[in-house]
Amino acid sequence: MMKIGISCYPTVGGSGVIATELGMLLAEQGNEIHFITSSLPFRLNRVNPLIVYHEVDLNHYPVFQYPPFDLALANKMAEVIDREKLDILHVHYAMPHAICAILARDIAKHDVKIVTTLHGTDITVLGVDQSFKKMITHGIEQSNAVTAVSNSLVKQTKEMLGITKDIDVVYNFVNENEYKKKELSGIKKEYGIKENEKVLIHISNFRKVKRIQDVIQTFKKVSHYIDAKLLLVGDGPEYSNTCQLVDSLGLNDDVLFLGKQKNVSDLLSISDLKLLLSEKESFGLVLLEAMACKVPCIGTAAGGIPEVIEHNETGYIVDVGDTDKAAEYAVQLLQDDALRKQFSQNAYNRARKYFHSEIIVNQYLDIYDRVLARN
Ligand code: GMT
Repeated sequence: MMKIGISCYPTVGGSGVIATELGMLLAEQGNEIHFITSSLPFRLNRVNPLIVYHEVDLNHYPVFQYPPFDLALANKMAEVIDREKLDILHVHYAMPHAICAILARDIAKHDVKIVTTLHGTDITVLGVDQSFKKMITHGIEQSNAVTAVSNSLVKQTKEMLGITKDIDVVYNFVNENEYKKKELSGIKKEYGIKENEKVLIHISNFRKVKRIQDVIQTFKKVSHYIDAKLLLVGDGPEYSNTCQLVDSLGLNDDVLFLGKQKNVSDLLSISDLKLLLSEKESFGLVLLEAMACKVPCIGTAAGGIPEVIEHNETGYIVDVGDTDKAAEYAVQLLQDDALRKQFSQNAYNRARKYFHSEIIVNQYLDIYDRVLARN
């Protein structure tokens, strides 16, 4: 049994999902889990006496021009390390969480080991603001172990920061009890989708990097040949631009904006194909969620996506921006029932073989054991 603290961004997003699901699975195995976050992690939906949530509270003193959230987090981490005698503090993102953890380790009296998981956002920050380079490098170098969610992210991190420290690749996983194909044909009808119509789906936080305009353009081309609907799940900065594009292409009747949704596996269960055409993506957790629900995927040759989709087996990989090719593959798959059935089974098999939660949780446990043995 270990005592593990976990810090992540608790709001919607793949890193928060992974951190929370990991904590819940570790607790099911008898480990004591302490979430230290700014609000209740949105995926924390199971009661377990071994899970405790510590909220980081921040007083707004007038002397501070900017409320020092990161310091408040480090302070809370140090308190929890000492009070609960944590063995491991597992933080998601080098910046700010690893930096806060390092400060907390310095402040705390009890010895704790820091494990940092990189999800790609540190690299995105660096791409925009090189002045954070020293800070992110420090977070990585001073962690007792560092993991990244794809080989591509390890390579990119090492290239951009010039670090030589070992980074373990630990892929993402899904909760298989939730992400499975369900027989829910009734939902199609509820959304006004005809039985013969194919369903394409895109799920994201509508950030620019997701290139939703390419999803729409691909769908437009597909809809010349196939009766289909496109489900857009999520919300974010590109929402209005996406609405405008859909409108200008005359696709209002065929593109359904569903906003943020909780039961994504239900929507995946009625989907025939998933599109993720991002220009940056360290893993693409939504792809794995789709694969677990037997949905083949078309993704771009960006970041870790080609490590998740096996081209020509579980879906297709296209160059970023190549909507002609994406549409060609989509039409090929949607017109051929036997091929789609094969791809959907392959996708499911691949999700279980390489990304099963049991495999991934054991990899994290091995890393915890390794850093604790270095005492
Ligand atoms: O994609 C986002 O904008 C959210 C971000 C996050 O912090 O959750 O996602 C990152 O981490 C996920 C979990 O490891 C990965 O599946 C996403 O690919 C990664 N996003 C990017 O690299 C853009």
